[in-house]
Parts: sequence; structure tokens; C-alpha cells
Amino acid sequence: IIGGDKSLRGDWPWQVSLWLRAQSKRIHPLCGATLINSCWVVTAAHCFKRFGTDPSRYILRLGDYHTEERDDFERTLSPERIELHRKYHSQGWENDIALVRLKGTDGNCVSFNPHTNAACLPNQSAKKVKRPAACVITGWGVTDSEYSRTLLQAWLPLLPSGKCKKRYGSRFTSRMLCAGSLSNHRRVDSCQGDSGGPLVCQGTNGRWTLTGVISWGHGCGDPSYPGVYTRVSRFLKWIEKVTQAPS
Ligand code: 4AZ
Repeated sequence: IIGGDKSLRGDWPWQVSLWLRAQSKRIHPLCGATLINSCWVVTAAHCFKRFGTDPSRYILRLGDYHTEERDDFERTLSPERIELHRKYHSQGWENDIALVRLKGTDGNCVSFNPHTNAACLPNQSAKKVKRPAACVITGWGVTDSEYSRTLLQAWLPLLPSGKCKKRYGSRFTSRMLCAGSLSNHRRVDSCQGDSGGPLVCQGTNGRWTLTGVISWGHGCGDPSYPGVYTRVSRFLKWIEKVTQAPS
């Protein structure tokens, strides 16, 4: 996260970290992810581009805050299944969304507590995100120098799609959202290591909704190249189909 600040423990209870298991039993931070119910996590499909979708290669951490210290509420879980969007192509950025099923039974995989809870999904009928909405991105990815050890947050506005169209041309599609700094002097952006993590917006009812999945952009923190996010509202049917299917 560029231009953000330290979050407080428990402020973003749906934030999940995705780690790669190395041969040496060490783990390496890979991506962010978002808990959407007791058994399912949403992330970016491109997180699995290099190492594939064999669940045994990954672990997920919930309720985490400091990556190198043991937090009271953190739990490390194994994925049971990784489902990439079937129209995701590793050459491009379209449909950059994946679902990860946690191990567990009877639709009950993790229990919620003040540090572990699900984000809401967008309303099926609210296809349009109202701007300017108060949105937040969170992650342990690259700051100005290195990966962050504590969970960072940054408030940022959704931008008109034209801002991203102008910069990225046809690579930016209607299944994506554009978000970043409004001013040329403030750098607020997601960056490497944040991808797969949440862009949540707070509705007038106070609920936090998973509006975007951190996906791509040209560099990080350059106000003329906004960040690009998977537009979650376009994937609700797919999410429903995958998460409701008998396993
Ligand atoms: C990345 O490499 C990445 N500034 C994520 C987000 C952005 C750029 C790169 C957006 O995962």
C-alpha cells in the first residue's frame, strides 16, 4: 500500500493473507484475499499464475495483523480447493478473480470473532457503484520501499472509468474498476503483494462491501496511472454458483 497508514488490530477482519509454501517448509507472502463467508475467500486469479492451483502449495492466514509476530487471533488454515474464474487468461487481466475454499465441514470452516469476519458482497441490484464512495484498500504489500509487516490501509476514491481507459486503453474493461488519487500531489495506491486483497466501500447503511479485488496497474503510486480492480459486482452469479455448489 502506497500512501496509507497503519491499521488498528481488528479493523479489517475480512483481510486474509495468502502464502506460498516453499520446499524448505518456509512460507513466502504472495497475495491478499478477502473472507466472504465462513468457508470462502476471494482473491485474484493471477496470484496462482506462477505456482498453479494445487491447494497443498498454499496456506491462508486469518485474523492476522503483524506478519512476523504471533497475534492472539491469527489462524493458519489450508485451502481445500482453488477455483479460478474460467474465463481468466494468464496473458491478460480480464476476470482476475478466484475463490478459495477453506478446509472444514458443513459449510463451517472458521468461526468469526472480533478479528475474523466476512465482508459483504455487493447488492445484486446495485450494479453501479455510487461515486464518490468512501473506499479503503488494505494489505501487507510494497510501501515506498519494502513489504509491510503490519497491515496497512489507505482511503481512496473510485475514479471515473475514463481515467483508466485513457491510460490503459482496451486493457481496461467494464469488468474492472478504476481507483486512485484524485490529486496529482497525493500518492495513494495498491502495489505488489497487495493484489488479491480487498477494496471495500462503506454503504450508507454502514456495511462494508467488497467492491473490488486489487488486480493491476502501471507501477504504483503514480497519480496519472490509477490502480485497476476487478469489479466484484460483475461476478456475483459466478461466486454464487461456485460457493453454493455441493462439494
Ligand atoms: C502487483 O504487482 C500490483 N498500482 C498490484 C496493484 C497495482 C500494481 C501492481 C496497482 O501485484
